[in-house]
Amino acid sequence: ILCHISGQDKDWDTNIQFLPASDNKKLEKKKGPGIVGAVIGVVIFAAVIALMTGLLVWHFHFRNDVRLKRMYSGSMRITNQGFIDAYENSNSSEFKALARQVTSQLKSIYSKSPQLAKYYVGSTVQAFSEGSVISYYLSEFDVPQGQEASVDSAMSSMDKLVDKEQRRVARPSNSLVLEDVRSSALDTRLLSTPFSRYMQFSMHTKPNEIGQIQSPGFPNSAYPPNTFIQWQLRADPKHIIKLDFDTMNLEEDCSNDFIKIYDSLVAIESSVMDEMCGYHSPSQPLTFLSSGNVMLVTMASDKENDYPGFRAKVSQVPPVTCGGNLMGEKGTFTSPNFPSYYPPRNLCQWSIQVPNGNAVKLTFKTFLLSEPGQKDGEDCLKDYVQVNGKKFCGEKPEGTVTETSQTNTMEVVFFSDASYVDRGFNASYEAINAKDPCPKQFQCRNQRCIKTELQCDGWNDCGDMSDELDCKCKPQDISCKNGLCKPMFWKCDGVDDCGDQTDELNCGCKSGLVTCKNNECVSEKHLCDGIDNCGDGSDELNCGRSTGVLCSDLTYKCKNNKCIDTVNPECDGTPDCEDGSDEENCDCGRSLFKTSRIVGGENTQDGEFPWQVSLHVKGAGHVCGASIISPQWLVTAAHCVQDDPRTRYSQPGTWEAYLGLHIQGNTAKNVVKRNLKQVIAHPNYNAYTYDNDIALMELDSPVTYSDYIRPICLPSPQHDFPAGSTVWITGWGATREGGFAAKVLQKAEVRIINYSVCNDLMKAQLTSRMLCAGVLTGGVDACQGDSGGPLSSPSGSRMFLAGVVSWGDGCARRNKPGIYTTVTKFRGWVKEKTGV
Ligand SMILES: *[C@@H]1O[C@H](CO)[C@@H](O)[C@H](O)[C@H]1NC(C)=O
Ligand SMILES: *[C@@H]1O[C@H](CO)[C@@H](O)[C@H](O)[C@H]1NC(C)=O
Ligand SMILES: *[C@@H]1O[C@H](CO)[C@@H](O)[C@H](O)[C@H]1NC(C)=O
Ligand SMILES: [Ca+2]
Repeated sequence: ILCHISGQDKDWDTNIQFLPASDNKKLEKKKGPGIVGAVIGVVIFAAVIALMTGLLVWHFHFRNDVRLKRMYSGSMRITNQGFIDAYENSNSSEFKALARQVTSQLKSIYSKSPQLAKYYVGSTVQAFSEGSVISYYLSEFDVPQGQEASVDSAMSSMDKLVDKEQRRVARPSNSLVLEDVRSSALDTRLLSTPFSRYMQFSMHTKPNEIGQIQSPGFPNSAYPPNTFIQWQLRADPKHIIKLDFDTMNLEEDCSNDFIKIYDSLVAIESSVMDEMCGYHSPSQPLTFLSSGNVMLVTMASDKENDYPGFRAKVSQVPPVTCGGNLMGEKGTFTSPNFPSYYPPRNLCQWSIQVPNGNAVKLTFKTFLLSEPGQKDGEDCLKDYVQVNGKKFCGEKPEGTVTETSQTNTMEVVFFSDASYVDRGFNASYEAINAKDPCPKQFQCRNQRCIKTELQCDGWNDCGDMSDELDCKCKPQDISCKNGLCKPMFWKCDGVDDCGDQTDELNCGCKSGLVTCKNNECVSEKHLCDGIDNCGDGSDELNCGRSTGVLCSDLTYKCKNNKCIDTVNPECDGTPDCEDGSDEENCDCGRSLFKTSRIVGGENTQDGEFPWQVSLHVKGAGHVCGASIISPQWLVTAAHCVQDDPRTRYSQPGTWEAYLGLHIQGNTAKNVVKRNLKQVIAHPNYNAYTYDNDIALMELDSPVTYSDYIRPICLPSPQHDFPAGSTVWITGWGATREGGFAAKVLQKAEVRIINYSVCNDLMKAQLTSRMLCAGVLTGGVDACQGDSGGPLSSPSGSRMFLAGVVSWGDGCARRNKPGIYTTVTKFRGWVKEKTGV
């Protein structure tokens, strides 16, 4: 353990002092990340290995009394000093001399505050940068339990303390003139995690050269556990840093492993630009810009995990320019760096002018300005866009922020504050006739124009609901008491769609009674009383009994043939069966992808649905979808493999399967093409009723799973997919007749519809082997599903194959339910034919 101090109040001049020379072995030197070969251009890459900063060692400093260590990071501007190159090197005597001055002045500042003086331990200067000189430091306090809040609040008003100090008349003439003081408590995760390794790197980029940083071991091995790393990045004065991630693949849980990017050279929380973890698809740009010529990237990991890490290019670019005069009938403009992240501390101003006699209509296509600390619906206190004197912030659905001017000019302001950045906006303006702003269309209250037929159809097309107010509902709709109309298929699904429960009235049983799976009503008192009151055993489920449960159609059967009453116990991470068999064969249903927001459209990210397969008829292209259930087996729809006079769809030789495909026609390196060995349509498939619409396909050879090719979990026969739950359909939009509408794999969120409600809507054409789902979001008449493709149902961190796209409108058009083959009904058949 490194003990750097022994309680006396002492000023340290540089961070070096935190490292007793005798203890070097403890933190053995680690080779830096393999920058070998991969560096593009020549970079000045000073790899200052390990254990440099005080931050690293703070952690090892502990005491046995009840005082708690509190760490603050801060920066301040020194205006009466000029920056010299030697300040970049913390070993230089110039650095040490100025650092000594800074720490002694910090001590003097803290000594003026009664809350701080008592508990102050010491400070270290971490770095300097230009402007005139900005100093970055860490300060440590030993705070008795219960006093943390008072120290935090004293620290947060440190700028005032400094101002007061600066105004003193009898100030020593050689003292530093300070301004722009920021400080905040260090991210507590850094102090609560027992890191066993610390590394620090610094890089000063050169003009026209691209450097690279990456996690240790990338791309050949996983990043190391229990490690804290920071990269201090610098650019020349009057330049900013551009950090461009090409890979970002960490553990999903940010409380364990994370990357944080700061607009600073120390980890000041008030300058944090973003925190990231999980997987970010390379198909979406991930670029950050600093406001000045410095940036800090930190990465922390906890216990051993097997994730590749990250790699990013670093370069210097001229400061962002934005705003200006926009003329003409129409045009578009975006926030800086769109569709990637805008820089912090940015202000842009646009003046739009359209021809005389018109008004300006401005529509935001993408609008992503959300950040922690900014609540929805409150005044925009952080980043915002201002139009017509109104401020907008947060995340808004596509096209729902629209403003119209009174005259032929409009001013638009974009502001980003010091912390947290987002992807920003893409806006378009056009000249409109002020008297008729929505020719032949309906004008929403938010001034958006929508097709007239979208008025009163139960869908919020305006974004502010104004198209769904004061409606007279059509007979096929639910008339909510509050005046809204909703599609009938949302009736009795347990979700309050009206907002006033109208759609959930007269469903199931009266209050005090519970609804059984077979729709019988029994008293609540009969739940879990050991007696089957429902008649199907559904009142005796999920009662926490793991043994001695009578087997029924609704109970899960373990491998040892004993039944348990837990609903959906498979692969939920908890062994429910005595023999643990409910957690066997669980390498399924997971994608590396951490669902991130979609910038425009309903495209999936590459690898988001790795079980999705594209079935091509040789020479004719994509025809149907399918799902991977094992290295050699796919599930699809039986109607995809029925012969017609022209094509022998039932023959394996007709088909080729594309696995890991994201974009049709783009057979990237992740894509695997396979021929088929066998096609097995369900023997009871009925081409008139679409009953038993399921088929299996065997690949000619097994595939190796990858980030882009993985199986989906097959549900047990008892798996419950209740009405009202949200599931996903995916596909390239192929209709039964073939051909595809989209190049990029599409996704749509759908909701499972109450079976009896759907059967009524579909004029009693459903069999018990079908289930219904309706589209929840997405555009009008979007066709996202493919025949044969998966209906993926999230459960915990996995997806289960709830259904196979069958008929009705597999395309999931709004106001038309899609019909899916219920996979649970075929679990035994799948097992019999494939062994899976
Ligand atoms: C600072 O000095 C130490 C010991 O003399 C050396 O190991 C280290 O590489 C130096 N760092 C820099 C940035 O020059
Ligand atoms: C912004 O949206 C317009 C269409 O509204 C599109 O043409 C343009 O390419 C988009 N700009 C960016 C940078 O994505
Ligand atoms: C489905 O709707 C019917 C009424 O149409 C209702 O009786 C039944 O309880 C609903 N089922 C579920 C699971 O909510
Ligand atoms: Ca911000």
